[in-house]
Amino acid sequence: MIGRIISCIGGVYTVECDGAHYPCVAKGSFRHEGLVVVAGDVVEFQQEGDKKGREDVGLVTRVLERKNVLIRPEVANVDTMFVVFALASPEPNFLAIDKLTAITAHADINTVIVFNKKDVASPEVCESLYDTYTKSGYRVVMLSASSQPEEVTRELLPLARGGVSVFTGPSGVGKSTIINTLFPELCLQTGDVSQKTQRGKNTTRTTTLYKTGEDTYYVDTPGFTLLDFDRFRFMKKEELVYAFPEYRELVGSCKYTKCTHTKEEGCAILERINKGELPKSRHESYLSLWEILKNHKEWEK
Ligand SMILES: Nc1nc2c(ncn2[C@@H]2O[C@H](COP(=O)(O)OP(=O)(O)OP(=O)(O)O)[C@@H](O)[C@H]2O)c(=O)[nH]1
Ligand SMILES: [Mg+2]
Ligand SMILES: [Zn+2]
Repeated sequence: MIGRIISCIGGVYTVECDGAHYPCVAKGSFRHEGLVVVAGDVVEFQQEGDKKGREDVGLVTRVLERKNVLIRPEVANVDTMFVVFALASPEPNFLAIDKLTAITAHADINTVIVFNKKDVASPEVCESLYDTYTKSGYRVVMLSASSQPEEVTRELLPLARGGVSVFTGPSGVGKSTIINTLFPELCLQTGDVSQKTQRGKNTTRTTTLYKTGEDTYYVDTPGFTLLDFDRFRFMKKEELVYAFPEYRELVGSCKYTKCTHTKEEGCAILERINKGELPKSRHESYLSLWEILKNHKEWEK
């Protein structure tokens, strides 16, 4: 049988096939091959379990070719990634936004940046973020999921129709609230933001795909912390410039063919930034990520 992994808890995968759910374990040999089955994977499975294993669980025997796969959040075959940040409570973090969007751009995943909690943000913050990310070539949506649900539906439903739509972002920004608004039948649990730390409390614990129509899934993921991204080295440093969509077309126009776009004279990217045509904060993130990737020669080998 062929189905899709919709969640994984403690090594037991739930496989969805024709609307029914089958608990399964992964074939033992996957571990030797270094193959990790993740939510979103389309798999071949059999209902009878491994002879050695429990009898009431099935067995995943093969993972079909993936369109893409991400490590954070751990999910495969993503069609649209909604990168969700709050405009306030918790405050948005530019580097975190730029890391996450670099990862999705590198994986060539259609990405929408969602800024939520418009109701508690200042108009200046809204305007500056909108400006920064539209100038960078992203589709940006500003919402207030709790106070203007009809806007969520109007803006996001057309973008999330068909395929696998993943909502990712820090804890407490409103990912589950947004999914509940799009599909109220799900009744996902949502949580408060701590008064003390101004952070969410990791209400969503596991990545789960929810089927909301024929071949349409909404994926709720646990919020990450900045620490999760500390060991960011998902690409080679030479690839970083292509993970910033607004830099791609400028790469060939720099004076030096080996331009690193960090400080060279005649760098086409730096020129556009100095003229105020491209956002400075994005380049600050580029520099931070460059520093991290530069020090990972071992990984590149
Ligand atoms: N003021 C305001 N609060 C919101 C808005 N959207 C969601 N919230 C609140 O923010 C809190 C966190 O929302 P969740 O949907 O649980 O956040 P999450 O991103 O799923 O968090 P994790 O599951 O921990 O990753 C809840 O108390 C929501 O009611 C909004 O637009 N404005
Ligand atoms: Mg949640
Ligand atoms: Zn350059």
